[in-house]
Amino acid sequence: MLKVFDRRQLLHAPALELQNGGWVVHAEKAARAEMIAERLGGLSPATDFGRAPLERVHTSAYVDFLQAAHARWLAAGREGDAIGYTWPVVRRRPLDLERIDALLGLYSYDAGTPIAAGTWEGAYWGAQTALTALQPLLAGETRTAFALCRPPGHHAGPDYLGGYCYLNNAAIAARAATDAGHARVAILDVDYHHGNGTQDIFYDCDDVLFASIHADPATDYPFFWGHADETGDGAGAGATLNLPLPRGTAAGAYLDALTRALDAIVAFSPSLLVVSFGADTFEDDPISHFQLRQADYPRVAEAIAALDLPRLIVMEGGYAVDALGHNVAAFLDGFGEA
Ligand code: Q9C
Ligand code: ZN
Repeated sequence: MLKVFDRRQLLHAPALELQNGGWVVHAEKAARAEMIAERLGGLSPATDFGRAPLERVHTSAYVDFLQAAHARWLAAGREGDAIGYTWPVVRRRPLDLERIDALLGLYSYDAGTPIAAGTWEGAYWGAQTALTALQPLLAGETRTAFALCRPPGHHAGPDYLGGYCYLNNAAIAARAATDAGHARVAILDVDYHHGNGTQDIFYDCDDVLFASIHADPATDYPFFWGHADETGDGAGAGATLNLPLPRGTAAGAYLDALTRALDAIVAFSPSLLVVSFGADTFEDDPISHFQLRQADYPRVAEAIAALDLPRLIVMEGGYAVDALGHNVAAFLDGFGEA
């Protein structure tokens, strides 16, 4: 199994996030990736595929913004991490605004996702990590590849950041796979949170299926996406499947939902699977409320592996830092490859 990790991702290090009315130490710490890397070993660095594959899922205006945002923040006389305070919501239209605070509002949807000095470089190499891990699957050289991406990606949409995510690593890889000739690609999202960015990117597409198992957005972030009645639009009607589950869900009900998601993937008959893997479904995760145990992760992986598709595993969330490396290793072990 090729495992890709690029240390330039660690340059992204936001200090604080706004949560439940106060500033707290940011949960998406660089140490997360270091703990996984240390536990796994044998990792390869990323190759640079440039900006073009990023712009197949994100608008070039958004990518330009992300690349320049922190420098613009400093140029405005600010210090520390850039974060917005005004969001346009119902009047999100192409005004030609220059002020950094306006742009931060335009291109983001929450206050948990600051742009720090190293954010562009970290996020850029996160996307390249996913693209690098995809290559041996495209070449038919392996069945399983792991992209140790950080920051995560599944909350980042066509032209917005949020949920600790800036570039949608899994979506970038899925689109690169269809561009390379895969007629249909499925994305299975098993992070605790709904992958709203991935859903938005492919909502009207018929060549990428998005299936997600996540905490019910009636009670959990991101609230405004991930409800069961969101099923796709236009050509993509029926190519989005949301399986929200209540807080407290443990392995039994989780694996039942996984069976439903896998049945939908089989019916779609893709030639490649991208798994957005979050270990924040773990019982001791500090910001999440499912009850999966470490021993459940190989069972989830075995069910996915039984589809017998080439699969790219892309790292998303998981915030129980001390257990994270072990949970990821347990998941990867379930694919039965060295
Ligand atoms: N009080 C990922 O797992 N904040 N993002 C939740 C809870 C946002 C998580 C606040 C969580 C985003 C990739
Ligand atoms: Zn998550």
